[in-house]
Amino acid sequence: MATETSLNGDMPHKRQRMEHDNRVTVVLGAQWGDEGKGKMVDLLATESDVVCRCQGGNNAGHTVVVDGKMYDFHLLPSGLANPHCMSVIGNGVVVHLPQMFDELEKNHAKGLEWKNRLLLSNRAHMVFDFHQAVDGIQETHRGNAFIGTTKKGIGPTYSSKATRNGLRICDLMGDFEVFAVKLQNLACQFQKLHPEVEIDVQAELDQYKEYRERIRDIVTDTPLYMNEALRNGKKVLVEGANASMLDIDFGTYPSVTSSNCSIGGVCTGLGIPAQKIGDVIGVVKAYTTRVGGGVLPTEQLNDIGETLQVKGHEFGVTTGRKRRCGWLDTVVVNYTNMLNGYTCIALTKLDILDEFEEVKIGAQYKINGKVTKSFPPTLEELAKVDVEYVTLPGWKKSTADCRKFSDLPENAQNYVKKVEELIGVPIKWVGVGQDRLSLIQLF
Ligand code: 2SA
Ligand code: GDP
Ligand code: MG
Repeated sequence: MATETSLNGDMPHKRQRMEHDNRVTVVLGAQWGDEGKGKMVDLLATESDVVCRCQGGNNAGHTVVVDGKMYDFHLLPSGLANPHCMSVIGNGVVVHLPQMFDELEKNHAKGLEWKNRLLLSNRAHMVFDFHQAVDGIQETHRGNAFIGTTKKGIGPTYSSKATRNGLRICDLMGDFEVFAVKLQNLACQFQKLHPEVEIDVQAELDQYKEYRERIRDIVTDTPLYMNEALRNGKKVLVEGANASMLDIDFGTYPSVTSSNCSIGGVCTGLGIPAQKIGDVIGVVKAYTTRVGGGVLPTEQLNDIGETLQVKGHEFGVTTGRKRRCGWLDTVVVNYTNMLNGYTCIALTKLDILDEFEEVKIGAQYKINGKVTKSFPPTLEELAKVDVEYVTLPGWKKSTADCRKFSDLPENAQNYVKKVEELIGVPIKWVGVGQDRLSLIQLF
């Protein structure tokens, strides 16, 4: 009897475990963005069947360099650079259809074939021109407290979603008359709040009637697609956009974007259960950058910051803005690791530190002489922290051609080891250049 019970109990359990064995790999930015996620996604996409975006919109800017050709992706998953992958724009993403087609066409002109390789969630919310116009107006009204948004309409569109006035792709694909009324209502509300915005609803409707036909073949029930793909053993890769310190809940609010850029956004933005998440790769730049406003504790407003900015070509991929630069801050990385649970780290752009006499790593924060365990929740508190640094000797040698850990100069090895020690997560890759191949894999 005992054997029978245990056998009966065992079978479904085993079956369930087998189903869960195929898990998604997630790539997340561990700082304020532009860590080099695009390059990592491109590399991992070579072993993936499906690459997905789960949050954000075309505010993201992911650069991928393959065979000397540079692609920049904004809304589209970077996996599109890999001809064997399906790309999915999940329900958590906000989509400006005209700009999505511009991006597709721009990449197509570079030789990228996307037909039959892109899916768009029927539940994704749409960004309209007036969302983008209002994004700009809101920034002007913020005065000195500006966020420095990309003006892609991200905040206003997620606001429409949260106030439940938003329009989704499924609305566009349904009865067009119903869609027209909904768009008219939404436009009316925006017009009342922002009389200075010009909205030509009829022109929008004419345009969207065409877009509805253009997207017909790519619109799908993405949660269903994702879960079937996983059940069928497909290898799924999720490309985080923006980064954890820009997360609306956990980032440096209000200098954040309007979506969950940390691990939670993967489940809500794709409709996959939490237990389907496997490896979580934290992408960490060997120094820190951010674009837009907000406190940056390790920022170097001096020659060091200037060298990092110039040598690292730190310009926004979407807006061309100069990125602010400073030393690596492991308090930030430890905080985002606590939230995301990285299973390994990709440490990028080590080569940009090649010429420094000495390199510093932010190791802890003190407020009024006391070490802070809790990451400061307000910009005001964050502005008060004193960063304690670990200083290491530089290596003053190019790392660009290193392909094995042992190829790195000893001081560069020591730097990587110190970072690993401070973060407490194994470093699996070290980036030493823009190209897909400019990478050292440690295990
Ligand atoms: P938004 O437009 O509402 O999401 O802006 C809110 C804040 O989020 C920041 N943000 C970014 N930070 C880094 N990189 C981003 N993508 C582009 C890139 C940025 C660019 O890859 O370079 O080209 O300037 C990105 N997107 C949003 C933004 O600076 C605000 O602080
Ligand atoms: P993402 O938003 O995280 O995808 O990063 P971006 O593409 O906005 O910015 C990262 C920049 O650094 C891009 O221009 C990449 O091509 C480049 N990059 C990525 N990894 C490395 C690296 O290891 N070394 C160097 N020199 N550049 C890198
Ligand atoms: Mg970027």
